[in-house]
Amino acid sequence: MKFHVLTLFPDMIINGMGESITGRAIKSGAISLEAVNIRDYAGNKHGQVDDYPYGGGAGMVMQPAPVYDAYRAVADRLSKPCRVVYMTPQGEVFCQKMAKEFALEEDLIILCGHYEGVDERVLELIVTDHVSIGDYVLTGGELPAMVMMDAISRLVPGVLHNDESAEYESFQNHLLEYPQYTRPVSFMGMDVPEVLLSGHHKNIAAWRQEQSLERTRQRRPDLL
Ligand code: 6GU
Repeated sequence: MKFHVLTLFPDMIINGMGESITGRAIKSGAISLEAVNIRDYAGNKHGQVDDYPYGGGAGMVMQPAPVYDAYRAVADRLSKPCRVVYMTPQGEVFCQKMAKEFALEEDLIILCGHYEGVDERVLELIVTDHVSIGDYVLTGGELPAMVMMDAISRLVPGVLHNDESAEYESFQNHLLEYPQYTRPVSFMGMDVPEVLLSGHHKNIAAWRQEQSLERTRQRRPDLL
């Protein structure tokens, strides 16, 4: 999986993804990441890439030409057309099913908007998918892009190690995960549930299933 992020804040993408499991996956080559600075395609020496909205209103709009040229610089290097995801609160809400679908792609171009948005004409021209990460407003598409790339990356073969398996987790079976415990057995007067110390694997599996169900009923009944 190769991620190509078009952004005004490339350091945010590189630094954010460079840590933890995604950082390890980049170093090992299981995924690759490039952040293309849209400002490098400004076409003027001031590096200006935004302008006032036609029709008036608050804020600035990203101009179409720098976005298009940044896109072309990436797309022209690829051997076949690829999906172009625009991160926007006006998109389809991201979910595990979408992560699985995107994880099958070889390349993904991700466009991060800023200011009040991006000129609609370049979006019409290049975008294949409009994606939001939830019903709240953020200042830009960089954090959403990283959220999406993180969720996709952990589904790419070789990214997770054996002990980090993606199999038995939240949303996989439409239930939340059961509670986890580690040493010590007693913490601030609270003990690890007896069954987990029993070594009885069938009882442990049954207890975990029941905890998953109860937790889902309490916190996310919409999943049932
Ligand atoms: Cl993808 N972008 C922005 N700016 N805000 C958001 C979002 C995306 N998803 C939820 N809020």
